[in-house]
Amino acid sequence: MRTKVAIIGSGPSGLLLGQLLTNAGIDNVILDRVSKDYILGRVRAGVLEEGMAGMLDRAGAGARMHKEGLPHDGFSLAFDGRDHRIDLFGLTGKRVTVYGQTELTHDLMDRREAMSGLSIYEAANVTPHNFEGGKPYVTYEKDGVTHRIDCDFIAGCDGYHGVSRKSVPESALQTFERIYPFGWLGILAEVPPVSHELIYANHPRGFALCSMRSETRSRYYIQCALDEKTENWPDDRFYDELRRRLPAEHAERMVTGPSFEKSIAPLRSFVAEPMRFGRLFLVGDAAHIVPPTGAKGLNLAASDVYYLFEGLQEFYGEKSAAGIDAYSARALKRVWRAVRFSWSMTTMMHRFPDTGEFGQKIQEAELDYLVSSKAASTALAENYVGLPY
Ligand code: RFL
Ligand code: PHB
Repeated sequence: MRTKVAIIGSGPSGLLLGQLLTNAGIDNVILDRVSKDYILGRVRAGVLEEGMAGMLDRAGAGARMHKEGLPHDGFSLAFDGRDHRIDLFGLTGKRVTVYGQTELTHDLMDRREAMSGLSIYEAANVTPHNFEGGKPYVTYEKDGVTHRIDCDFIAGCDGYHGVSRKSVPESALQTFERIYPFGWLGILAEVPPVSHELIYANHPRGFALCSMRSETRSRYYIQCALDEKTENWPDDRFYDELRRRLPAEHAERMVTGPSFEKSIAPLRSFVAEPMRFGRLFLVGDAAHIVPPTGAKGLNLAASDVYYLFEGLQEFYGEKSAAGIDAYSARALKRVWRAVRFSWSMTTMMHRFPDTGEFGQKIQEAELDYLVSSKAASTALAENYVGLPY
């Protein structure tokens, strides 16, 4: 088989890139190691920047997001028993949309199917070859048979654990990493959210986040130790701990109910540079990971796709390689700003094992400054709604 762009990974990065290319008449094939249902069973991001929402529209897959997504004009920072609203819209003129990654992935998959785009799921041993030369190809196994796809370019959209980044010679790659000494224990439950806006809480017992997927479905997180097990956290214990970390007005109003998903995610910051090796591009989580505190992971995938798509379109339309040559530097500039923001939100909001009461006081002073200074609130809001592409 031959195609122009072989895309490894059918997560948001791969699906978004695939759709934009298909709409522009540029052939592509998506390969994923797992099944469609498995991908749709993963619960992940929930907050979309305007840039991401615009990309979904551009892909022709934004209709349901406009109908069912919840526009949010602000969020709360809770600390020292109080709640402070950050007026995103008032400070920046922009808002975010709460719409689950699962839904967005579903919409992109439906769109691809409607346009007869080729996706190969449950493809084993997907391997990129010869991307440093002029004739790259990808091999994979399906039902015991090895297949080969020749292509012009390979887009590595296969997440942090994927094969693309690992295929690049180690000497060609520089990596930067910070592993945080805690994780997030998250639940999904069919209960109305405690507040109609998100609450990020700093508390001496640890961070907590009240988010949602709809007006009837809540997504709640609490900071936990890295070696915690979900079995140790029956729902009652989870809600008790969450309530203790929230200002009383929210804790008293919280509606609880059985969770139908519960998982623990470790927190890390990671960047691999550069994001291009010959004819292989790294996109989204394959190149970088941020802790979820700033809600930036999925949104960064969208800006990477923006820069790469522009480059590929220029390559095929205008026969110019300028855009793809600039991809890595353009993407990394925005990536590092989001890495910095996510790190700073994480540092400000979580309990660190080694900083003690002094650390808690410093965080509260920082938060107090943040919510009482318009300049500081604006800087936070500007980063939260998303920096321009
Ligand atoms: P994905 O979604 O990981 O998709 C990669 C795909 O590649 C496939 N794959 C392979 N296919 C073939 N061969 C191989 N060898 C392969 N290895 C892997 C996988 O099966 C998969 O289908 O990466 P992508 O597309 O770059 O998307 C990135 C986002 O998923 C990620 O950044 C966000 O979910 C991060 N994130 C959040 N981002 C936000 O912008 N806002 C949020 O509110 C937010 N909250 C979160 C999050 C991530 C979380 N977790 C669990 C990591 C909350 C959580 C808890
Ligand atoms: C979520 O709803 O899953 C979510 C929201 C905001 C974050 C992280 C995760 O910062």
